[in-house]
Amino acid sequence: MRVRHSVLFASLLALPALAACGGSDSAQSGELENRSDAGGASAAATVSPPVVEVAARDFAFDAPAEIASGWTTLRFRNLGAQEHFMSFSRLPDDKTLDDYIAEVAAGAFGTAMEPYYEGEVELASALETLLGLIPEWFGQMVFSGGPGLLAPGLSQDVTVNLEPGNYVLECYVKTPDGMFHSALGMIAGLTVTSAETGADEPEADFDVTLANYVIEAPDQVAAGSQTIRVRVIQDPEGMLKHDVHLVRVTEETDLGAVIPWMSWIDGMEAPAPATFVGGMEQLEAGHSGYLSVDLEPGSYAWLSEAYADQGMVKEFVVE
Ligand SMILES: [Cu+2]
Repeated sequence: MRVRHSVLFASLLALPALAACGGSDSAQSGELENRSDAGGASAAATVSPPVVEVAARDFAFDAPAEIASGWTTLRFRNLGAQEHFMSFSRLPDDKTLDDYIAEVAAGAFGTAMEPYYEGEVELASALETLLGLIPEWFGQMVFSGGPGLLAPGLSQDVTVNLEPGNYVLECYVKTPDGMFHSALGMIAGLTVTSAETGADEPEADFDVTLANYVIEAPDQVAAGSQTIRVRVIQDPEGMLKHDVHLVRVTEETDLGAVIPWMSWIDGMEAPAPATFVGGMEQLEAGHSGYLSVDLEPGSYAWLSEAYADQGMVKEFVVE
């Protein structure tokens, strides 16, 4: 009765066929919505987003059942011994967490990928099966950000603008023996109500901009507390949207080993080959989220989960 490997959604960049169903002209939309922040400093006092405490353990989330809509700061702590993240994706109005598990996670991904992990089929065959099983409504899910990859014992603040609806929270890092965290309990529902936080969009110290397929970000950043706007200006050609994760680069860090680790298919087994200090989960083009972290001097790198191997890696120095 194992549910091993059965629950996830992830970077289908390995599926060239998916590019076809994404529509060819998704490249543009983002710049149009580079919105009001330039001229938005009105005389009114700004309202800070409320802080919602959330946490990850091995292997469950601590999170409220419902929160208000609008700008909200998710204070995410990793209380476990393995890396975790907490993606927020909004379900279509007529779908539930149970539908997601039955049709997407266990249904499509579990059914398609289990034979691959058991060594019974080739990857290409498993991915073709997966494509055929993913329900059409998966394409209507709205990827809404959330706390990215984080090492054990650390915390990060991620501020996102959530619309009302029913959300799936998920982490699909794997245990050292290849079990998806989501299959072990790290999948949960959360309702965002129509009550509004009334908070203003935060102000950032600098931007990290995600496009196809490049991360634009400063080469040098001042040490200390930084609020970073993660801004997505294009949707990629694959099914997975853009996200970004921050690693500390030390003498022991081999980015050449971190990049393949980012793949949900054959990588992502804890422990990671680098220290992840935060990140922003997948966001749709035209949207932004904010990451607040305290940066010690040293070398760092931003990495995309799905597209790091297509060049979405950006190294920088904190001084
Ligand atoms: Cu996890």
